[in-house]
Amino acid sequence: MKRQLPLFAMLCVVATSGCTLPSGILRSRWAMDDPDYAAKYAEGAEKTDIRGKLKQAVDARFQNGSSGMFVSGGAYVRPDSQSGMGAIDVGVESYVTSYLTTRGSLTLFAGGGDLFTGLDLGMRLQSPSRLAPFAGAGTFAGYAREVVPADDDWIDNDEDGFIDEHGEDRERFSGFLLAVYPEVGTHFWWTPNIRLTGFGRYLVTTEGRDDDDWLIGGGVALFSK
Ligand SMILES: [Ca+2]
Ligand SMILES: [Ca+2]
Repeated sequence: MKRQLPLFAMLCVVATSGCTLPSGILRSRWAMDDPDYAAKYAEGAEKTDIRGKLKQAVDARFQNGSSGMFVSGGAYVRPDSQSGMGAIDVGVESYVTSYLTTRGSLTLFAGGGDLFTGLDLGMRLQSPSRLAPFAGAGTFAGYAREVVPADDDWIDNDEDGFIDEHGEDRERFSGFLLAVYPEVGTHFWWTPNIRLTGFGRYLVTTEGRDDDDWLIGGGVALFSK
């Protein structure tokens, strides 16, 4: 499910946007739906101007100042890792310049047998182009809770009117997780507003160096200015 969620979200966005192919994929002026791009390339490059055609086909500098929401998810690549090792993010990302973004998200992170809820913050440096390789760094801070028996503490923990009934339990804090990571990946602008992303992150966590590993994932984002 962790791998499927971003894909599902992507399909929903793509379906509701009414397109089945990346916008303008058969033309060199691909982002004429964006007013800034449309103004810049109102007069398209001549048929023989290959360089000009290429430039307008890759240009995504108009994203400067845009911001949006994203959903992403990833999983550890290690084949022998414990089941459910991975992360799901829902967050916001902003183009500070055409080539630099900042992002923050709420994240569910499964690792070391615990499920952590936390915040993920990061920055990415990319090429200001339709297909855009990027490199970045981020940090995650989260905490985990666990369910433990509570049938001998003289408290009605679940507030059902019975104290210490058979099977009564409670949640308690069970740990912090801090992680920092460098990441590399690639964006592709499906339309001037919808961006797909694939990434690999090398997570260094407080779980210990044995748990450091690559998290490979992908996501979809919807931007506007
Ligand atoms: Ca009770
Ligand atoms: Ca109790």
